Amino acid sequence: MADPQREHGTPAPLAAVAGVAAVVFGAGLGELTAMLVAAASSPFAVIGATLIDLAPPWAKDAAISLFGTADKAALLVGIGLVAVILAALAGWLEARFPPWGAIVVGVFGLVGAVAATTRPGAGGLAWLPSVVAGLAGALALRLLVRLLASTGVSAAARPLARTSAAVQAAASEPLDPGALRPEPQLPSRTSRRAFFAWAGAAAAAGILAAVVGVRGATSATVAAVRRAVKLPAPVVAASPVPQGAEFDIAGLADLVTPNDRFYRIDTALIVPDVDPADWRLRVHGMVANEFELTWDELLALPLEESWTTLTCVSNEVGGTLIGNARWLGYPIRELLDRAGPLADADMVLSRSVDGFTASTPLEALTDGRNAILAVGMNGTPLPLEHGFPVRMVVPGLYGYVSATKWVTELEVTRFDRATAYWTTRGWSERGPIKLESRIDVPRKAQGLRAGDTVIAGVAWHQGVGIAGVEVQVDDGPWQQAQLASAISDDTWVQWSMPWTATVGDHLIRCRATGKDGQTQTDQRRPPAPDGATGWHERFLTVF
Ligand SMILES: Nc1nc2c(c(=O)[nH]1)N[C@H]1C(S)=C(S)[C@@H](COP(=O)(O)O)O[C@H]1N2
Ligand SMILES: [Mo]
Repeated sequence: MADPQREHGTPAPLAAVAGVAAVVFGAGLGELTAMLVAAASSPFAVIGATLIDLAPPWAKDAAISLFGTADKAALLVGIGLVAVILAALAGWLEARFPPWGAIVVGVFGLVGAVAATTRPGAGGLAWLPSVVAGLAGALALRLLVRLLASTGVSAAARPLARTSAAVQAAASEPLDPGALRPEPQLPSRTSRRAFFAWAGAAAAAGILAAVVGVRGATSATVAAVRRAVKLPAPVVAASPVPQGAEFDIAGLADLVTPNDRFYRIDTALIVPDVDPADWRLRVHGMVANEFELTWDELLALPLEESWTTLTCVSNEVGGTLIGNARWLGYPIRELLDRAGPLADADMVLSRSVDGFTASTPLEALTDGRNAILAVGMNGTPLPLEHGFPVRMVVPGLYGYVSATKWVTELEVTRFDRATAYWTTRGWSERGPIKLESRIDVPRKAQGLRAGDTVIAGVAWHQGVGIAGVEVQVDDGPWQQAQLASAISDDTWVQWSMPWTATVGDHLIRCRATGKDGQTQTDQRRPPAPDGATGWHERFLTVF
């Protein structure tokens, strides 16, 4: 080959290994530093959070429909894969055009540092983990590539061009790999081993640092604080679950969704750490009296318990981004009453510690429904991922316009003056929950046998209530399903209908009617911009 760079350069695969090892080392040190600074300042968390915020409107939908509530894990895996590819390229670059590979790694660290300082709620040292990651990665890359270049693992040496003497030696002494070495390039085997040892050590150190960093940073302290929280008894208790509210049908959604199975949707790659001792709610904006509320003050207020079925606007027809819980909290209307909204205000922009915002119509917070600042979920303090210590819960509105978790601010304002997180990404500024119903059983892959069975599911139209559900089999007549007793108009309700399944293929559909007389539309619409519509259908094969 004519190009001397190539002739004597480091083989690309080895350079790529150096790049990956160096970047793993740097990233690991970055995670370790983040443990000491703040979990959200980790380079990975910063990149992920920035990507989430930059993602175009359709991306959330696509991510959720592809990965469901594992969308965050998928994002992190994606970032990891891209990082490995870029690291390999940086290794190649460093071997061919030093020190450009190291410079690229350093620049990525710098970009991460800038992104970290601009995250909402970023502390004064938020830049540090990315800078450490960039510097450590760049330095490790320089050293590893230099090791490769200086010890003779070069393209020229690589083929181990065996002298005939070496081949003969190999034939007579096949178990001594040393004999394979071409004599004048004695270091090549050993140095390759040395290189792999150093690269392996760097990668292992990086992984170890990352494991320690990530484990150390997971809200162990706040989790302990949460476990110690004693919530006061409600002054107003939730209505008891009425008799006949829950059918005993395997596969049908639980009437009350257990906390650990409650769907989770948010933009927070790292669950925010909010110590109740530091928590404040600022009520401000277009009000007569701005004020702040502490955790102790909130718990001292007369708390009320209520049932609300939370629903995500991204829930597809038949989807599972919905759950029902008993919430404990303080009516937001009382807080607003204390603040005194100005006459022309029409919206409350709630803000979370992580910068998420939701625009809730002022009316929905003051019209008497159970719109609360919640501290409890099904009898326990809010789980960390569901907003500990304080979140909003508003019946009748999709979560993205009402259910702000880790909430720290209520700004009274107007729809024509402020926009919220998802509104600026193409979603509707108002989000009343749409009338919907879902088939839970028979499940699709159940291997259904012919005979007597049951079709059952849930239906909801929070704030309005469900009057009835009908089921249609194979384009036959719509038949009334049996409706369970509803806990309230703000919760979903179970329904069921006996069915004698016959051998063959079947199509079943359901549709609900609200207490306002409205029947669920068959018009299929996607979740964006304000919630999916259409009938849930299920194809079944009966044997
Ligand atoms: N801080 C914060 N709060 C948030 C969100 C978020 O991204 N960040 N997502 C909202 C959305 S879109 C929904 S559907 C609900 C989901 O609440 P859950 O995760 O407790 O089920 O939280 C809402 N509150
Ligand atoms: Mo949502």
